[in-house]
Amino acid sequence: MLIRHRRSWELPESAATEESVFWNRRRVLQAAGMGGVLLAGGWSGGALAQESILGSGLYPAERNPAYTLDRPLTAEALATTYNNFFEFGSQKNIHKRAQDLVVSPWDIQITGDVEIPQTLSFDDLLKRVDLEERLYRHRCVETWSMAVPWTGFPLKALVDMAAPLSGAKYLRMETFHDPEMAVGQKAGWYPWPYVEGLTIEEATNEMAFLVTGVYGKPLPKQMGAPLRLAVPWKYGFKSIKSIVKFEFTSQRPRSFWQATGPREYGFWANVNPAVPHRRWSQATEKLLGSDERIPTLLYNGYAEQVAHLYKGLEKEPLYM
Ligand SMILES: Nc1nc2c(c(=O)[nH]1)N[C@H]1C(S)=C(S)[C@@H](COP(=O)(O)O)O[C@H]1N2
Ligand SMILES: [Mo]
Repeated sequence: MLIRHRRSWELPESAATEESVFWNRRRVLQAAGMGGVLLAGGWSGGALAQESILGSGLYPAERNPAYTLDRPLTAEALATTYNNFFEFGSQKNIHKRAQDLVVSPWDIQITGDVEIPQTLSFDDLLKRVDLEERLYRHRCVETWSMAVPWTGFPLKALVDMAAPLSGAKYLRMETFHDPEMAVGQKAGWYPWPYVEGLTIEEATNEMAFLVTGVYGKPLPKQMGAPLRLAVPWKYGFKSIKSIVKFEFTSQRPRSFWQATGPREYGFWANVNPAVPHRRWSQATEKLLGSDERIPTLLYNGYAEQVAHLYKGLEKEPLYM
């Protein structure tokens, strides 16, 4: 148990969302329908085309009280300016450059070993799911960490929409690939596009969350708009940003970081303080905005929800 005084950079959990102001979902859908009419009448272009009209009315979403934290939320100003998004460069301060990301229109392809292959727009996807807010820890393999209020929906809802066939053992996810838009993708030594993968059991676990917003607002571009993953029991690189493709497959996907550094990064990448990275210890972490290091937790504190997924797999490199 961690007992300490609140610092100026820390927010109380209650600051994340004013629960009283979230919209009635039916009213939002009505408003979205009107938005469509306005667009058809020639109101496209400019700021409207960049903003998802449907998305704008959905935040903040109601918080799911099942997901609580043992630490303060990271200040929004920090979480939105200290980012890993190699498509826009390998430094942490890519938030301005990431504004080049064009998020509308945004098509999402669901393909592979499924009964219902489909391509749908991000707005259409939003109409088919119920958004909720969850407070999650996030632990980067580089040993910094944060705690943020994500808005999104369980990845399982998307898996159910696809109806995978029995041969589908894995879900492979892919980020956009457009070096003209994302300057980092001009760095030819990386295996673009960014790819990540989960087993179907992991993808349908309750913790696996598809994120469309954070801090009670639509997701900012630098955090992976319009759609990114949050799998908080794994190192942060598994939480792929700006997803354009979900492919169900019998083959274990080879991820971006596995392809980049196979000696250091594997498929599972579950957080474990007892298993060091090849170049540094994973025993402790630095909360964004704080100077002190705190102990890292097995499965980042989510063992109760996910440890059963790895029974019988002890011989696999589960923690890299
Ligand atoms: N497409 C893509 N997804 C990505 C990354 C990336 O570089 N490109 N970085 C990963 C890493 S290492 C981390 S720690 C998180 C960072 O998310 P944040 O910037 O929202 O904190 O995104 C992950 N998802
Ligand atoms: Mo990371």
